[in-house]
Amino acid sequence: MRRAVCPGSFDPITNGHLDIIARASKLYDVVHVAVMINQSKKGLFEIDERIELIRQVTAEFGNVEVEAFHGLLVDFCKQRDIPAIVKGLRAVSDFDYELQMAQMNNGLSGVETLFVPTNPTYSFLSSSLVKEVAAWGGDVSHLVPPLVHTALTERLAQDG
Ligand code: COD
Repeated sequence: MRRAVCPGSFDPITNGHLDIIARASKLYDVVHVAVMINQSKKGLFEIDERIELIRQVTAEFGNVEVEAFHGLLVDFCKQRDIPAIVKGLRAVSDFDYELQMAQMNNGLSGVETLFVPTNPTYSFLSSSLVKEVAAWGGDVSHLVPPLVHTALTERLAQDG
């Protein structure tokens, strides 16, 4: 069974994330989406909410498993016998840090990182920008799945 992991914060999942997960799901038998628990940074969505949104929007792929993790990504991989991390690369600005992480993770445990070039439609897209634009009333409906757009609109209305 060929396994890979797509890690991230996913606060919330965007069409950029979804594109990378969809492409990984064609290359591997099972794709684990690992949602990082960051105790020092409160997100807009709780971890369980992020997981539920990801589960629903990836259900159609049929081979995606979603769970939370904290600690080192290489430990998540070791515990599940996952040899590969799949990451999207948006721009040169992503590359330096992604390369450092890939080399560190490989040095720690031998896990490989595979970079998938972002779909040009989403090359500027991040969860932070989506939240900022939506908070100021901008239209982000083309940047996130419809289910996520509804959840985002409701959450921002609640938070005032
Ligand atoms: N197009 C393509 N890919 C995209 C896009 C887009 N528009 N947006 C995001 N992505 C991909 C990228 O591969 C990105 O890395 C990933 O989705 C996740 O993005 P975010 O913003 O949700 O998540 P980050 O950047 O906050 O996640 C960072 C990690 C959780 C991957 C990282 O911090 C980590 O591995 N932490 C675990 C602790 C650890 O092991 N530390 C040591 C590292 S060497």
